Amino acid sequence: MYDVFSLPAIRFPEGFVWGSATAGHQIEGDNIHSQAWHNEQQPEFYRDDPERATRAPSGKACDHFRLYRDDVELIASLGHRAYRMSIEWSRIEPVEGRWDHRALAHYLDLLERLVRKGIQVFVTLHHFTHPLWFERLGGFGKADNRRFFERYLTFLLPQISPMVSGWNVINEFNQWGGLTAGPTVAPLKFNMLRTHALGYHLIKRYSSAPVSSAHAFIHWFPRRFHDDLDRRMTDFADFTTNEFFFHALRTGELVYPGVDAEYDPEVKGSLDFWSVNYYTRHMVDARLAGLDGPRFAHKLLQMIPIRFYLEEMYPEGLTANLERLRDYPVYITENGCCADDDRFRIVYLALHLSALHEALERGVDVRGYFYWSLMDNYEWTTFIPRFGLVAVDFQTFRRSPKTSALFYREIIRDNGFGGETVRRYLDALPTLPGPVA
Ligand code: IFM
Repeated sequence: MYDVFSLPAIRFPEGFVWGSATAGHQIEGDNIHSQAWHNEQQPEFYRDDPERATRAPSGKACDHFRLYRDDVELIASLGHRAYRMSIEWSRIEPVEGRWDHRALAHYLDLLERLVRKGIQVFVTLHHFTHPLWFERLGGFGKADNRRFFERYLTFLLPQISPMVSGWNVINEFNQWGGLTAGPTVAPLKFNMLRTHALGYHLIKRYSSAPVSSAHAFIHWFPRRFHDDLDRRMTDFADFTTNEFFFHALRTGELVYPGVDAEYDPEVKGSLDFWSVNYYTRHMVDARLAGLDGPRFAHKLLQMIPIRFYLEEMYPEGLTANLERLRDYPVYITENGCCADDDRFRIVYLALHLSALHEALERGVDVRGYFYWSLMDNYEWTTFIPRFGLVAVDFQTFRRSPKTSALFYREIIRDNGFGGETVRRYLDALPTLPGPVA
């Protein structure tokens, strides 16, 4: 077990940006014009869970769309200096080509309130959800559909830009199409990169704030460390989900297995910072069709009682991977854990911030950190995983900051922490339960 009480005291650089992150569909509620909302109403949504024991529609989520004024106060009271949020395209353009000015006014008010509190706002323009009409036209699967996103951004950007301190065009754009190779996946991957580049250049017309797209940075690891095939396929997985994107953004070369490479000057250099979402490491098993193998059983922490969220905490992966991103500043735009027992979150935070600090010491220009998530929220198919610094009662929508929120507030105030801080917030170490049967 990690001895978190003996962590050396660390300080972050002056001006380090401390904040938390959320996404519209996961907290707002009633996002009825989105493709996600539509999917949640279909019987197939419950295919793997006919009893509806874990799966649920987003419904009112955290009712943030109504309670946003209080949530701004909450963010400020927790000492956060920055906040990453997303704007729902499907609210602003619920019907193709028709703008909802009330929805726009809502977001402008939210942004203004945050800025008035001195909170730097990082805006994500596409966080997994988009209008149902766009999905029905083929979504990002069709390259030509980029024009709809362009039209939307051309409407939105001039209005919100003065309030934005940092941009993500797309959240986790490297996840689309998964790990696999070949001509069916490559066009989607290319299109996500080109959509990102389109957003990058459009934003530059209206804003001097830095722009990127968030990268889900998975640390791939061979399931059997000495197995040559597992090691080779680990490199392959890393290439298709990580290096392909880094190389393309650096050079404009879109080099993907199974298709001829393309060169796109619009993609080259279309970033001002690396935007890293880091959670855990994943095992690569060359003998499985999907490559995604089981994790080390002895390292699984049963944080919540459903299997798919068994997490393997691997903070050293953060240090190791950030070393690959030395050519631009880095912001950690998401990092966090889902845990019912808040003491796990304190341990997780302490170790990941220590790993981040180590990357700084190794010369990586890390400028900020956004904890995922500000509050417990809708985790795409379920309300069970609790990622929040703040607990939400999903009946009354009452917010209650957890001990980890107070721990994080002290870290922000002091711009650092040490083992002694952890000891004060973690009165007793949790007992680690065994793996799920
Ligand atoms: O909740 C998600 C978020 O929408 C994207 N990154 C990972 C988070 C936790 O699974």
